[in-house]
Amino acid sequence: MPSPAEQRLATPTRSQFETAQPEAAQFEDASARVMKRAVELAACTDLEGGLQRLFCSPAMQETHRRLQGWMHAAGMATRIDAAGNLIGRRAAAAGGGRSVLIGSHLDTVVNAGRFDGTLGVLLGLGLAELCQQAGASLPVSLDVIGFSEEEGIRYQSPYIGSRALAGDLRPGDPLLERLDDGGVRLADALTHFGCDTAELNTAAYAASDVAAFIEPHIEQGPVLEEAGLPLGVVTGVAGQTRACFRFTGEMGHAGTVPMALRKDPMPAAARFIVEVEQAAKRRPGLLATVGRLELTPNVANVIPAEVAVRLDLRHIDDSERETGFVKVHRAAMQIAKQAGIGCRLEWCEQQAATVCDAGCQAILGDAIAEEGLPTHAMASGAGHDAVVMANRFPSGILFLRCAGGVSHHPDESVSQADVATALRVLWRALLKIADREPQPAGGLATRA
Ligand code: HGY
Ligand code: MN
Ligand code: MN
Repeated sequence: MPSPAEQRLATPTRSQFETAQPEAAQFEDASARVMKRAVELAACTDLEGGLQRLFCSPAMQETHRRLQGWMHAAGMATRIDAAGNLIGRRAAAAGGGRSVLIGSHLDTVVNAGRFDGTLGVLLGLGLAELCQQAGASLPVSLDVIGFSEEEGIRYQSPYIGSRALAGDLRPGDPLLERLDDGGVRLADALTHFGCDTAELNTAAYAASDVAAFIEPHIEQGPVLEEAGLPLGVVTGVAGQTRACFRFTGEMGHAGTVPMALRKDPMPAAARFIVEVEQAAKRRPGLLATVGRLELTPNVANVIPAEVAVRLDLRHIDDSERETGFVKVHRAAMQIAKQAGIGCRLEWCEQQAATVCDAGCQAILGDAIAEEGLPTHAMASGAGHDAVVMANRFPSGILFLRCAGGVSHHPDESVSQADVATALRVLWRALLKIADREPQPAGGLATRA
């Protein structure tokens, strides 16, 4: 069996086998189902009046229930793996065969839009239903994946589900000990969700079992809309550094401690946050965000004992991002020293910039071209599960235009027409990937 490196999808050859094709109307119907289900799944939320679906939450349980119902109706077998990922499988015609994985994440940010992540799972499901309707006979299995945690909201750590599928989350991993805001261990959240963390090894796909991973996802930016294009092919994903700086001082009464005697961590944290913004503005391509502060005790008339600053740093060039982090890390320590307070870097998670598999890019590009559309290659500033999956499997990302580039917001939206186009492109891409597979003994109907 070829090594993972040799498995990289070469530029695809012509199709080797005939298979029934869905009717044009079936793609339209499938796109209507995607839009309707996106509305339905947006009702699976942990948040009154908005969409928030966290790792291993009741809303995630309800989302799994509904998706499994649709998957079973499409003739798919389903399972929840030890990391809380939902997997629906349409088996290869002749059994065995490698798998084509298509999907994205089912968790969301707080007060989220209904398409970030979820759309990729619904497109994979739509493709499986089109296969069923057409009676397609493929030499590959189609595995539709709903990852359990990509955003990293509940445990401040992204890509938990995809790390398990890629074999990077094993029993005993220190991450399993991390606590959420309610003091619940990550391992206990999985256990309560019905998962057995001792089985995490079984969540991993072997590289030799996967032909490719394709992640359909909204662009979350304005480029495709400004170009007047429905779809784009992602060339690479910016690297990310996520870190937590804890500034510590002396708690005190807001009304009695003279200013000159204070050891208040808040002004220091504020100077650090301004410095983070300035450092990013000085370094082209560096994006720096402080989106979360945690104050102890977080009471208006008490000088804080501690201010935790959570930093998100990104750049398409890893050395630029790492240099930027070294500078802001140094600045944090200097600012704290000048203020006479403490500061420690509590933790830092790095995700290198990722180049999408050339073969997957070519297959998606050719599929778009066969739809009579220009092929637009573009980088992604947003992170995706594909960055983790690419460590082990040939991985590609298909971007869909989203209105105004709005995302991580209730106004996030896509058009049904673009969804239908994406389904047609994904169908073509699936056949192209299947074409690359050795035909099963006895073979399938082949082209003349
Ligand atoms: O943060 C991101 O880039 C993605 O939305 N998880
Ligand atoms: Mn997101
Ligand atoms: Mn996403």
